[in-house]
Amino acid sequence: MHIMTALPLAAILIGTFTGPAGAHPSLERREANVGAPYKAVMRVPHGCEGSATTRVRVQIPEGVIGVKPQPKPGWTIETTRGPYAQTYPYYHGAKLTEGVREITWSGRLPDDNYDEFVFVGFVAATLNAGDTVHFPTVQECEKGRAAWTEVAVAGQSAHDLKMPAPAIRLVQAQGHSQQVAETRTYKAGDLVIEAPWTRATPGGSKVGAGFMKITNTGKQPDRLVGGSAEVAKDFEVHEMSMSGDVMKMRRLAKGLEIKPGETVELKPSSYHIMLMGLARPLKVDETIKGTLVFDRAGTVAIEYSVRPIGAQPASGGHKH
Ligand SMILES: [Cu+2]
Repeated sequence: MHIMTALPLAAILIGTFTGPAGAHPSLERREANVGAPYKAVMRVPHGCEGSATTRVRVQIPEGVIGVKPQPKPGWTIETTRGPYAQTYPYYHGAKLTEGVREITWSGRLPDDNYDEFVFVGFVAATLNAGDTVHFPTVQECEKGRAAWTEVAVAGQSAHDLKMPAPAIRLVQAQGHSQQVAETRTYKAGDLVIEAPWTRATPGGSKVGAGFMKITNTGKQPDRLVGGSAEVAKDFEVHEMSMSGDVMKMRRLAKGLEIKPGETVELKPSSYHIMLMGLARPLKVDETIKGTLVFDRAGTVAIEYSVRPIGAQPASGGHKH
């Protein structure tokens, strides 16, 4: 027993958690919400076979955006930036096309010490809950290096790997992904288009409806005259109005005018876009690409977020 107490504290702790052979760099929080911020704490429990760590390099997976390392006394931090594979919606309608892809910390961590390397990022709303994303990590030491870059293939678990890449599992956020989707904003000429959304459709239904806010910040009137959506054969601009006691829907043959300085909200029981000839049902939480065509502003590419059947406009949503 006295041999045990003579061991360095770090070694005892590691042994308690995972057994000496299994101790490897890992992320403190193993789950992250989709469409929400994530604070990553990379734990480095030991060096390379007894040799002190002098550098820790972490690769940022696709879809983890807006990454920033936390300054770390005694360590120099370098980041490598690069383009993302796609454009991601971010806070307040911003779009990110590039960002930090790799972080390198340089310093010295003796083998018998433990340390943590912290960065923050945002899990893009376009990633899928249930997926696992990996942060391949390379430890460079005074002698040798250790590349924690293995990724489990189908039928394997991370426990089958000798040098597993630190990973997190994505889970559905409670309301967060909705918030980001709702703040998608598009600008075209004098027009600002906010938060396009549509509703999930029951199986068999061939018709969907599109909603959004359109503001004309210019001095000339404009007109929504057409558009498209990736799953719909036809696109029409409609109005719902009361005719006696009956709610009636009609097509606006000349489109929908947006007067200078005015905001027009397309919403249930009012103006809306009719998506007809749907190739398949629309599913909650997916994103539908489309275009809007305006007389003056021209063609604008947008994305609809799909909300549940019967959803109503977000109340108390994003206000300026
Ligand atoms: Cu309609």
